[in-house]
Amino acid sequence: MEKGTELLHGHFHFKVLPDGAVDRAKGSAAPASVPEDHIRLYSMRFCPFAHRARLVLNAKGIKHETININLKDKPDWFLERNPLGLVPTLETPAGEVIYESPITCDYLDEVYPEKKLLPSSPYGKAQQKMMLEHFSKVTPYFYKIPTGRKNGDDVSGLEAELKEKFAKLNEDLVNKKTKFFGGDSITMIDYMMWPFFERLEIFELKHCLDGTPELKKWTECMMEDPAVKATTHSMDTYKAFYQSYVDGKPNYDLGL
Ligand SMILES: N[C@@H](CCC(=O)N[C@@H](CS)C(=O)NCC(=O)O)C(=O)O
Repeated sequence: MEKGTELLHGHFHFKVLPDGAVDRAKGSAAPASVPEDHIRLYSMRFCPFAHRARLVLNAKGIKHETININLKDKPDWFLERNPLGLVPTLETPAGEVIYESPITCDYLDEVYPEKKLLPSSPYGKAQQKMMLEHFSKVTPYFYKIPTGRKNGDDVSGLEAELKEKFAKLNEDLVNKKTKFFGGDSITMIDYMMWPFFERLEIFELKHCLDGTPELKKWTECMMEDPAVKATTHSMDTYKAFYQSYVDGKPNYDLGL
């Protein structure tokens, strides 16, 4: 199927996208059951939470299909699968549904044994979950600062708080003396945090890394990772999507 080919399916039509992803909105037909040897990801190409699941699927080489959901106009069959209406959501060939990004990623790591991303010891796993809990206090800044700027607020206080959070992450790497947060190779916690760092430039927050050289080095190491490279968008595409989002008309197909 050629890029962007329009198909007419009954009373609705959708685009077959180059990677096989199909953008589904309200009124679209529910997808067929998931092929036996695959898992299905309901996603949105620019969502940082769905990005976590895309990184894990990619890093572990899991056979999967992607259905991109129009989050402004969600199909009823999607809300039946995940009443929270959020991506990422996974569906198995048995019709099991799993959602919330850390839960989807842990599930994938548990079910697919190749290239384990979580440590095997209960304490190691607990440490990663605690790190993620700390990081969950950082993510709101990536929304609060751009929104504040847009409203013409003084965001210097928020930026100072974010820099403090980054300093803590930097200190963690210094104390551990490792390249990544779970050791010298990439583990789950790195993939959980990365989508937000990939978006620092779009949020005009890259300067917040200036006082944290170890954390900056971590971002450079992350950018060398094959799963990170495979799941990224060009900065122009990111910026154009973000602008369409801010304008209230998110263009989910940007860059295709
Ligand atoms: N806590 C959720 C957050 C996921 C989330 O907020 N996803 C956004 C897209 S980036 C979404 O699906 N938004 C749809 C909506 O809020 O209605 C997770 O970690 O998976």
